[in-house]
Amino acid sequence: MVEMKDISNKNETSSTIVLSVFEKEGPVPKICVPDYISEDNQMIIAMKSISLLMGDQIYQNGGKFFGIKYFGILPFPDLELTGLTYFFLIKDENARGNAKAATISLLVENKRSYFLYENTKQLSIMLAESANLLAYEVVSQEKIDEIINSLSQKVEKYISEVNTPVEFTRKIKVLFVGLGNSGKTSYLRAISQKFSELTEIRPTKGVERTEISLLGHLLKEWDLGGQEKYRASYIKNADLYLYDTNLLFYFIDVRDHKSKESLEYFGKLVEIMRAFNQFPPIIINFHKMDPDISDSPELKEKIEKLSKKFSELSKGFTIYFYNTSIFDLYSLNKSFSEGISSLSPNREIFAAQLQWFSSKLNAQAMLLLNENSLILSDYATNKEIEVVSEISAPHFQNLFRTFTDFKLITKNQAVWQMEDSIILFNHFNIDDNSLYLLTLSSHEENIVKKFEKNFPKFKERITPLIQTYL
Ligand SMILES: Nc1nc2c(ncn2[C@@H]2O[C@H](COP(=O)(O)OP(=O)(O)OP(=O)(O)O)[C@@H](O)[C@H]2O)c(=O)[nH]1
Ligand SMILES: [Mg+2]
Repeated sequence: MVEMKDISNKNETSSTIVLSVFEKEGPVPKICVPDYISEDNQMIIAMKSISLLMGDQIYQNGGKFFGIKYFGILPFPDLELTGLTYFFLIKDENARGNAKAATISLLVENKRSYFLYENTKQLSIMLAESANLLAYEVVSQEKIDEIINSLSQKVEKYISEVNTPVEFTRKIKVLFVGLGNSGKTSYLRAISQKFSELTEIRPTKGVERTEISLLGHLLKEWDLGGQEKYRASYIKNADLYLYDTNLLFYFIDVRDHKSKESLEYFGKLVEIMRAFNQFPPIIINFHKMDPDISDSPELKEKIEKLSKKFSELSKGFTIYFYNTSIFDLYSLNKSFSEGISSLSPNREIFAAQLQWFSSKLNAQAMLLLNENSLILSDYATNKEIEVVSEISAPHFQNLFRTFTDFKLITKNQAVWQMEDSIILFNHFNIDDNSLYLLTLSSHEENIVKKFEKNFPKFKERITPLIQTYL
């Protein structure tokens, strides 16, 4: 693996740190290190980063003090900067809600934003450590300067140690792996709704690469044909096939008898990733769990045992399990959505925005979908409601589209009333992205009015989050 270290573009100001605090007069930048950003621009950073957190309910509930910690990657297009921002609260008896909202933003030039995505975890830890020094009491400006300066040094040191190439767009590499015949190619065809191709699938010869565009980002999908003759070469030439993987989907056919072989293959893959010191999120699909057999006690038991083994093998990785079948589109969608959203640095802050909007409407659940029914973010008051809304959302989306196509819906909104439940369905655009928002509520008379009232603010808040979703 030869990585080009970018020396030409390196200058002394590779990153800037801004601490902002919500004071009585509003958001105020407290310090900027190094001090190269104009005061006006510092103010823009303070306003924009804090405004995301300033949703009354989101934090003005004293009891939730310790729960308020979010990370997000935010664009500042006018400044040509992108920031990794940590949102937290500073304890202050004299402030409303006994706390002041605050953010620490680590800013880099737009063309270096790739660096933030690739190192989110490590950088977040540094930001959180500094925030912790500020969070429990009001500290003097002198102390603040010291903390932020030392953070800036730490970050600069880190930047000089890792070689992250300068890239204009983040390349996202997603692997689909598993033994031959486990259903990888079928899953991919079904996800992209190429149903007509589903019945003509042959075993994949070597690697099949496709690119899909998602919210303006390019996803590179690598379907690694799983027959034995190919597997050896992936392992042998791991730096070609497995290096720099951002997300891994692993498939196991729950109905065949090759569990042992499959676990061995999986074990080798994670071992290699570990050696690369790369820990992409892993989605395990227990595949071919077709609806007519999904209740089988034997299969359930088998899956439980397998889950344990997969977990043991993948210590240090974040791993998710799904039962999937090409005859259950919901199951495919759910596992795929989970994978994609696990890539998003804005996952938590996004859900917090849905929670805020839900609270304004007294809603029980809210779900944001893209054109392909991918769940970009969701919020629900309980698990059951979450499942109901997730399963039904693509159906409502279909109905909505069908009625729109036949011009029976002319607005960007539809309302369904079902006994005590009401579904509000909205279509809107952010930049070039077509988005759908499903809201589930128990009977609520003014829901449409409340929606209209709060929607502009919601949209304003999620716009930067969509722009930096991946
Ligand atoms: N019953 C059932 N069959 C499935 C499902 N998904 C795929 N299959 C079938 O399983 C067989 C193998 O599917 P593929 O998609 O080619 O499997 P693959 O993992 O890509 O195989 P390789 O390319 O050899 O690695 C095909 O006959 C599919 O029709 C499923 O969810 N349920
Ligand atoms: Mg295949």
